[in-house]
Amino acid sequence: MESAPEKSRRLFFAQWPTAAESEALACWQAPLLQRCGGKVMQTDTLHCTLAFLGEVAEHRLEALRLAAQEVAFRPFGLTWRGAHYWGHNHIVYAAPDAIPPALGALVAALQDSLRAHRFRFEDRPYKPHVTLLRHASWTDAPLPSMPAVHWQARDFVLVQSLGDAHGARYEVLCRFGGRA
Ligand code: 2AM
Repeated sequence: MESAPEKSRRLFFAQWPTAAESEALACWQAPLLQRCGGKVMQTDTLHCTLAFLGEVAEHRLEALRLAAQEVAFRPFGLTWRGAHYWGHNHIVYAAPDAIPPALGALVAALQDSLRAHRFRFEDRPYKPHVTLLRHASWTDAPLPSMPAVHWQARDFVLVQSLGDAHGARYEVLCRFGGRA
């Protein structure tokens, strides 16, 4: 008899803002939508991915939690300074001027721990960003300047992506590094 295929979940680690922090960044969306068109990401879905795993088998979830618990975390600030466009995937996104050293250290430590626990993840050069519009269209011209938005990273989270025909839906499964 054939055994049932193992269930898996689409997972990633992220920096997840408070409601006030995401609302501040969502204020950028209307002027950008006017210029670039596309589809606005819902305010409560705005986030900055740290590491993208893709499909992970259910039986590996506990090991994934342990891998994240081993990562040293120090709170840090993250300032979104400008809006940009990626033509290859038609995304308008917010980005910092440079990667804050503490964010770079967190991503490197997370990647090390994921490797040590034999998890595969997307390890192309890390570019912190928050997707604001999808299916947008723009040129190489700079987008209008936006008021800087500051996030305070107090922890990081493991998120399940539950996207459906109506768009992205995310569920935060656990938090790491924050003080209780
Ligand atoms: P995006 O917003 O730039 O598309 C959930 O899909 C999150 O994981 C989003 O932040 C998304 O980034 C990111 N993501 C999706 N596929 C990815 C990939 N192959 N590599 C890195 N990040 C990815």
